[in-house]
Amino acid sequence: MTVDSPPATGVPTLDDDPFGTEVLSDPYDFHRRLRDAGPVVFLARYGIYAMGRFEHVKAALSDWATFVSSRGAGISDFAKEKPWRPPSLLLEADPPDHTVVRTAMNGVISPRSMRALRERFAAPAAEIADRLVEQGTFDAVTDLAEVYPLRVFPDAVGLPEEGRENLLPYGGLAFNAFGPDNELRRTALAAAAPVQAWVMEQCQRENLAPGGFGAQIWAAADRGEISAEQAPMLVRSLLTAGVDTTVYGIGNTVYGLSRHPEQWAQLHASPAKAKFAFDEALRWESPVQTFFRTTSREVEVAGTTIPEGTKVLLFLGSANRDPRHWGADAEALDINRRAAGHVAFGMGVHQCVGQPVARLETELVLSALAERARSLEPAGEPAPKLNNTLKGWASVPVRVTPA
Ligand code: HEM
Ligand code: OVM
Repeated sequence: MTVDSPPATGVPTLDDDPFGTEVLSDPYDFHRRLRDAGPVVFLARYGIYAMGRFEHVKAALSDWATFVSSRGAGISDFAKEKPWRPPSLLLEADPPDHTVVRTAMNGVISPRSMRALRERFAAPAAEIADRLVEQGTFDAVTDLAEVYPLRVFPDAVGLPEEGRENLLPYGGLAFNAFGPDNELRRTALAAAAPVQAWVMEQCQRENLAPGGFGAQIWAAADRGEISAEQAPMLVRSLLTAGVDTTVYGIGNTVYGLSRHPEQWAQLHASPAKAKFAFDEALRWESPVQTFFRTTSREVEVAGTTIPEGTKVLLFLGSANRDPRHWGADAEALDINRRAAGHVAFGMGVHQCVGQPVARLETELVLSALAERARSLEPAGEPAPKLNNTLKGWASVPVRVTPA
């Protein structure tokens, strides 16, 4: 990362480090100042532009031709710096290249494959919820959010048992790598080699069990929808984006509900509200806080001119709490709110392809817990987990009472 953009004249400027410990562990005060500073803000420390209001974040995400992904979804500009790994064919590509692989991936994570997974995902959710409610006190992250996705997702992809402990570190690494060259990124990259080697090995056809998402990606290659060189890269996308995201998503959801016991009571009365609770929790504390784009041309946004070739940091987590869009109570968690329309899964051509998987996992495990637990409350101080892109918790002690 180099700070080579000229100081932007007439553009509101902030000196904060959005990748510093303070903002990463509690970003909401910074978000407020970012949104209030203006629709487009210059972050002097990194020489980049940023958007934190819902309207402009959503518009930028929807305009893939102006705000491109092929120069990287992190702070590093692939036109100037070598990426830490070969770019993702999905996340770090633009149409028309993106369209081809995205269409193939849409066929893999399809309504049909999701229907087939529901039963296999339901039994472990019930089993884990049974055990935790019997236990009474547990850690919503280490005993639940990290346990359930790892119980069901690797099997859904078709991975072997051995080496699964690499999955969380690999995701953590990839999401830290979107950030600047700070301690988090350097520490993650220093330990990357063996984890990366394991991940790439699992992307080969012979290591993927029949019927899983991995084998379905290879089947798409056999049908000529994608090439045999593209197939392992798409498996890599699932292994990169498919685990930590749901761990943070489930952890943040249980965290939020544990701080709002009256809403847990509603969920207990109607476990079918789990899907609404998940959307609202994603809005309220978005697991993926930020993504970058790069301008492909000079562009004017709300009266501010952004030069060509500029990195623009889009604050999904801030857009999701913007009172200009959500109203004066934007910062309150309310499972009865119409939260659909949030940008926690992105928007436009890159909108999360794994959404049905994340939703199935969370709805099953949350409704299983809500059926069995009459109350959910904090049982100790939560500990934040710092990552350059992800917002969530290392530990969330909670107590439940059986129904
Ligand atoms: C894309 C968030 C779960 C795979 C995205 C994007 C966001 C996101 C914000 C858009 C990126 C952009 O616009 O640049 C989340 C959250 C999740 C989640 C919050 C859980 C709560 C998953 C899962 C998978 C997955 C479970 C895999 C099964 C992907 C892939 C992309 C993506 C491959 C790139 C899509 C493309 O560029 O066309 N996700 N995700 N995600 N997600 Fe997710
Ligand atoms: C990818 C990917 C997609 C979404 C998020 C992400 C690490 C990676 O295709 O590799 O974050």
